[in-house]
Amino acid sequence: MRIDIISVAPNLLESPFNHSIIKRAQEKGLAKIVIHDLRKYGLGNYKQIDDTQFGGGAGMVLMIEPISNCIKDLQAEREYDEIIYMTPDAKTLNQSTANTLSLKENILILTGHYKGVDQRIRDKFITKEISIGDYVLTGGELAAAVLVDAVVRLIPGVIGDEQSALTDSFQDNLLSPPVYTRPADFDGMKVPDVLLSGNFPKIEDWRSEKAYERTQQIRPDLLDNE
Ligand code: 6GU
Repeated sequence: MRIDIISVAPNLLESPFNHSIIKRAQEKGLAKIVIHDLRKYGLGNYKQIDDTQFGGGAGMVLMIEPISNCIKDLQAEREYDEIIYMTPDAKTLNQSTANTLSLKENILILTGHYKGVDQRIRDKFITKEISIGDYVLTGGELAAAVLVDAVVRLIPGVIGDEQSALTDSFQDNLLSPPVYTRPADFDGMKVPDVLLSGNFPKIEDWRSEKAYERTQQIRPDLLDNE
C-alpha cells in the first residue's frame, strides 16, 4: 500500500512512522508512506498557503490553489482509491473503517490546520473525511499518524502473529479481555485458574465472557450498535 500525506507541518509526521511495526512494514515493502510539504506549493515569494476567511471571523483558512496544485501533481503519478481529509468535523474513525482502508492500494491524506481548508477543496477532491475523536487538535498531522498506524498494522504480513490483529479490541465491536503473564502468583494476586488449565475451549469461553463483561461495563454503546 502507498500512502501520500499532504501537510503544512511535515516534520510532525516523520517520527511516528520511523519506529517499530510501521517502520518494519516499510522496510518489508508492505507500506510506503510519503510526506509532501504543502509550503512548496505556496503562492508568491512568501509561499503563501493560508488567508483570512470571507465573511470575517477569527482564524486563517488554507487556500484552494496550493492544495489543488499539490493534489493534481500527485494524481498525475497515480490513481487514488481514497482522498481523505483529516478534520474534527467528520465521522469518527473506527476499526471497521481501518479494516476497509487496509485493503486499498493508494491513499492520499490531506491534513488541515488553522480553521481548515477552503470548502471547495472538500467538494472537489475529497472522497472521505475522518476525525479521530470529539476533541480539537492543533492540526490534522497527529490524527493522520493515528489513522496510518491503525491502517498499516492491518496489512497482511505487517504483524507477525496473524492472529494478533484479529483478536484486538474492537475487532468484533468488543473490548479485549484481560491478559496475564508470569508469575502466576504475585504477592498473593493470582492469575485466574482457567488460564492455567490448558483447556483451550474453556479458555476461549472465559475470554469471550470477560470481553463482553468489560464492554458492557465500560463501552455499552458498542453493544447498542449491533
Ligand atoms: Cl482529524 N483534526 C484536528 N485538527 N482535530 C481533531 C481531529 C482531526 N480529530 C479529532 N480532533
